[in-house]
Amino acid sequence: MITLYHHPYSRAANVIWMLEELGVPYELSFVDILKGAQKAPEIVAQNPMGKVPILRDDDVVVTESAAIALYLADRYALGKLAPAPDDPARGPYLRWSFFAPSVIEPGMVAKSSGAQFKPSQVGWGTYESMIATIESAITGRSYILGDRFSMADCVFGGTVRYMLRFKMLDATPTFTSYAERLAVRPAAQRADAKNAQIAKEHGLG
Ligand SMILES: N[C@@H](CCC(=O)N[C@@H](CS)C(=O)NCC(=O)O)C(=O)O
Repeated sequence: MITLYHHPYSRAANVIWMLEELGVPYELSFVDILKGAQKAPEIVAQNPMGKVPILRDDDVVVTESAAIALYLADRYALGKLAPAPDDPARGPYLRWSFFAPSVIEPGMVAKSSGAQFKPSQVGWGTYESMIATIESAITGRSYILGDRFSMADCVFGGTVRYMLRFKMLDATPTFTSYAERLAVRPAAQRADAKNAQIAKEHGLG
């Protein structure tokens, strides 16, 4: 059985979308990160970072949203939502799945914190080159791999959706049309509804 340690106001919200795309059964374990429950011993035992999401698949524990995405797609949708290792699409699939947490996320934090750094010494380079790269990755494509939706869209596209929602990205036609294509997917809508329902049940926002 798959268990997702979850809070609707966390990256775990996006993992629900991944699970809905797969259509596998799963259960949710609510971790009240607003009250510090992510630092409880049973959570820290699984993720010493004391953070969610954490995914348990029987005895397998996976943390890090992008790793969870790649694990789930390889395990439950190889050749469908994850290109097989000998598929030429596998390279771009991994490239853009890693780009989100290793380039976009730290780059956005660096930008908003006003930190000083040498672009040649940080993985995200300059903010401008990062934004131009995100845009070039989706320009002229329906999804990050072209016409074919993949789990990389949950990672990369999930980050784009988040950034647009919190106005961290200019709402250009390229970004908004990509985010809208993702948002209308039935799995994304089920996930959004589930996250909203859980937030309501816990008296959040
Ligand atoms: N790199 C991790 C980041 C996980 C993370 O930062 N989780 C946040 C919520 S989105 C959290 O648990 N924050 C509570 C805390 O750090 O105490 C991932 O991609 O999953």
